Amino acid sequence: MKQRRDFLKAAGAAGAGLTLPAWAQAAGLFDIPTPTLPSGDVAESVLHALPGKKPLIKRTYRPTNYETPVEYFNEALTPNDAFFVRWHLADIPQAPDEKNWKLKIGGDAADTPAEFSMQDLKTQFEQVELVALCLCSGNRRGFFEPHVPGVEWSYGAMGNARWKGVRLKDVLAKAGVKKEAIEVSLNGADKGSLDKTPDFIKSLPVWKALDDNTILAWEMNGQPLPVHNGYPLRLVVPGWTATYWTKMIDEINIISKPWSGFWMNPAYRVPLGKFPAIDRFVSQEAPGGTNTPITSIVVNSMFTNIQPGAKLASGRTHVLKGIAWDDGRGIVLVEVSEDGGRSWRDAKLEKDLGKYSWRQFSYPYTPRKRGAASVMARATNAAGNTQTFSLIWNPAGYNHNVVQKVDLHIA
Ligand SMILES: Nc1nc2c(c(=O)[nH]1)N[C@H]1C(S)=C(S)[C@@H](COP(=O)(O)O)O[C@H]1N2
Ligand SMILES: [Mo]
Repeated sequence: MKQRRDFLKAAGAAGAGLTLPAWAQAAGLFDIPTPTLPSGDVAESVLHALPGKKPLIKRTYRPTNYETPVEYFNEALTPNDAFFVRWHLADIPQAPDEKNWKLKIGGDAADTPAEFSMQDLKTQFEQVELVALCLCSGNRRGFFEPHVPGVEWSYGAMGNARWKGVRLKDVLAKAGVKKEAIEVSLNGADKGSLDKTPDFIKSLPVWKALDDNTILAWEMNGQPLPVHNGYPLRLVVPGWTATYWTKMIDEINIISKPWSGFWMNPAYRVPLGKFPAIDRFVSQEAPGGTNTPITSIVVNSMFTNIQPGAKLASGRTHVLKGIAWDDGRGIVLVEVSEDGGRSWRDAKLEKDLGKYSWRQFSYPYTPRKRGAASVMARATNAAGNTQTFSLIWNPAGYNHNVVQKVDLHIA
């Protein structure tokens, strides 16, 4: 896929000689550029089935990082047994017990600490359901040039599902959110196998935690969550990348100071100003700092029923299918180009499943000339944000939303 000289060039640009400590490598960390991983890893696809899952594309086994093959994205909702799996830590409870599960709410900005069983959550609060896209910040990282280290995701570190649970704000209200609350920190039952690995603790700004759409979910597409996707309980933070969607969540703290743990800083950061459309997470920004947490999802799209190199018959109409998504402002337009980006025609937007769902699109494509051809898709949202043509490079390999160009062969 890539030439060796490209790799050497990329390695040079990344600063030769730096390597990560073993625990950080095990956790799939990527903030220190290392030249030891060759690019083009995405060309390799090893299919392997985890318990309860269909064969998925294995990236790493410990921790478990598996992506969904693109053909599943032709369905509006991604089946649970084909849904991608991403863990940072190696020690994941294999048989979490719903009957004894406890969610603890505390923190210095909570009025009174509280504890809820799954039964409490299912009986004491109003239940809500919504469709939302779960998208890994590093989806498509494997396409970064210069190459960046980390899990070398291709297109499949995402999935769209219908989630059911209760509003986080209703549950927090029982503990009481004090005026001085600034963030809400989130912790799951997973642990690092080496005690040096920092626990995976994230935090949200209070406004996002109290958003009506942020939910504690126990159901996914009408079924209990699969263990690998966070059974018995996970947070769903619609519109924000999945790093905040804490799985197997068992501890939440309402806090009056920014959470300064490793997974908030230095991990999961983007250079300040490079993605002007994303939400600001102000309490996590240092005065004079040059980076900011990754937050909301950038506008993006892809084709789902054609693979690069596909052979299509000339003079026939092929209905191209795809999906487009953003952070909930809403996709209003998807355009397709058949001539390398010179001219664009509107695709048809399919059924709207809610503002945090991806949106399917279709486009009748009738190639007339034999030989090499290509199609491109570009989405635009209600705020006028669109995709980029040249990669917005950043050291951790986040927010890849370069317009996809699929090369085809017309016979
Ligand atoms: N407890 C816990 N929750 C977690 C993570 C984790 O490592 N531990 N990873 C997060 C990240 S970065 C992603 S992309 C999503 C992946 O969700 P999935 O495995 O259900 O697809 O889970 C998030 N929630
Ligand atoms: Mo992620």
